[in-house]
Amino acid sequence: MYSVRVGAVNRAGAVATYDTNGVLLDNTKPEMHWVYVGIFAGSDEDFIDGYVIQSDPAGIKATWLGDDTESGIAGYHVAVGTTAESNDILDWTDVGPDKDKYISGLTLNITDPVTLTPVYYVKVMARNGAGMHSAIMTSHPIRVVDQDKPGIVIDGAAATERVDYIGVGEDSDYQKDAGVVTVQFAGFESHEHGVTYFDWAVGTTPGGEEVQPFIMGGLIHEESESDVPGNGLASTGFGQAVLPLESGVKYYTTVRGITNGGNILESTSDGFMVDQTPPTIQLESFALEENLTQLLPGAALYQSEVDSLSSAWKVKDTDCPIKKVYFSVGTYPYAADVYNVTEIQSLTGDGTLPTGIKPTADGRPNILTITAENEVGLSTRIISPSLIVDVTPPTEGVVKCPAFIQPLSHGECTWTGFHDDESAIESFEFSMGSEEGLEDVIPPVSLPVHTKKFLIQEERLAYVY
Ligand SMILES: [Ca+2]
Ligand SMILES: [Ca+2]
Ligand SMILES: [Ca+2]
Ligand SMILES: [Ca+2]
Repeated sequence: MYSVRVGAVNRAGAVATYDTNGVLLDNTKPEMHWVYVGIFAGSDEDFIDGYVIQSDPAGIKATWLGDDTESGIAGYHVAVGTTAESNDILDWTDVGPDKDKYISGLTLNITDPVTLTPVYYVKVMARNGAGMHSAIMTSHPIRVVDQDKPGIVIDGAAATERVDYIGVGEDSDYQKDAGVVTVQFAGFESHEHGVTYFDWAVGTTPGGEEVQPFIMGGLIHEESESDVPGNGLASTGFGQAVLPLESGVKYYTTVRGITNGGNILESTSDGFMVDQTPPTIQLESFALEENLTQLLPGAALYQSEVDSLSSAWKVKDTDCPIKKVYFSVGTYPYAADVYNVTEIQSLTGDGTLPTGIKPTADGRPNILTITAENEVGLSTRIISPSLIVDVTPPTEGVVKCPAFIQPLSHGECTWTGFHDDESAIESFEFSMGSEEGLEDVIPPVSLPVHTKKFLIQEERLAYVY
C-alpha cells in the first residue's frame, strides 16, 4: 500500500498537506469464475447433452463473475464466436461492471441437428481496478433451435378417418350436426422445450371458452409421429366433444400446446356454423307463365310454339352457402327423360334455364325439376307445372247442317269428331256464310267446349248444348 501526500506552500510560507486514503498497487490479473449462457444472474444454466439450447435468433442471455481481491473488478468485456477461439459474431465489447446482460443485435442461425453447426460461444474477460485483463473464459456451446410455434387449427373431422392420416384435412365452415364439435390441429412445435400437454376450448368468440372451457379431455394426439421436436408430445391431433350448438351462431375452437418451458402455443380455428334447414327454391316463371299462383305442381300450361324451354327461379339459404343447383326435364315428376340432370353454374340467388332446351311436343307434359343442395348436404327439390306443347290445330270433325235454310225457318247444325291429341279442345267457333269462306250470314261466335249444336230460329241465333 502506498500513500500519497500532496503539499502546497503559499507565498506566506504556510504549508498545507492533503493525505489520500491510499492507492492500491495491483500487479496480479483478475480472475474469471464462471460464464453461463441462456440465463441472467441468479438462475441455473440449463446444460443438457453438452449444449445450452435457445430459440432466440437475435441475442444471447449471459451471466458471469470474476474477481480481484486487490483492486476489484472495474468491468467486463464480452465477445461471441462460432468456435471457442473466434470472435466472428461479436468482437470484444466493454459491457461495464454488470454481471449479466442480454447480448443483443446478433444474427444467429439455427443449428443443424445433424452436423451440429453452427454453435455459439460467449467469451468474457474481467478488467480489474488497475486496468489488467483476466484470462478469457468461454461458455458452453449454444445450440439455436426453431422458436416455439403454434400450429394450425381447423374445424371439422374431414379426412381424419384416413388410414394414413397425418396433418390436417379440409377446414369446414358449416355443419349439420348441432350436437358435436370436432377439431384438427397440426404443427404445434417447441424445439426448445417440447410440448407437455394440449388442451382445447370452444367459444362463440375467437379464443373464447363460452361453450367449453379449456380441458385436456377429448383430444387425441397422433402417436405414430416420430422425431417430435423437443421430445414433447406429437404436434398433430384431433378432438371431439358432445356440445349443444345453435343455428346462426359462429363457434370457434382454440387449441393450446403448453411447453415444458411454460410457453403457451395457442391457435384458434376460423369458426363454423350449424345449419339444419335445406335451401328454399321459388319458381319465378315457367314457359310463358309468370304468375306465382299458377306456378304450382300439378297445374297444366299450354304453349303452341316449340322453342327453348324457359324458366327462372330463386334459391336461398340464409344459414350457409348453396353448393349445387341442378335441374332436369321429364314427362313425369322428377324425371329426366326430356333433358338430363344438369348442374347450373350460378349458385346464389337468381337462376335461369340455359337456352336450347327443347320441350317434348308430343302432347306429354314437360315437367321441370330443380334441386338445390347447401354446404352441409341438405337439399330441396321442386317441380314445375306441366307444360304441354301443341303445334298442331285440332283434328277436323264433321258438321251437319240443313241443306237449305229458309228465311224465318228453323234449323240446326250439329257437329262431332273434333279432337286434339296433344291439348284439349278449349272452345268452338261457329259462323255461317252465303258462300264458302264468308261469314256474312252468321258472324263468328265463340261457343263453350261442351256445345254440341247450333239452333237457327227466326233470325234469332241460339246455341244449345
Ligand atoms: Ca490482482
Ligand atoms: Ca372453419
Ligand atoms: Ca339452411
Ligand atoms: Ca294438336
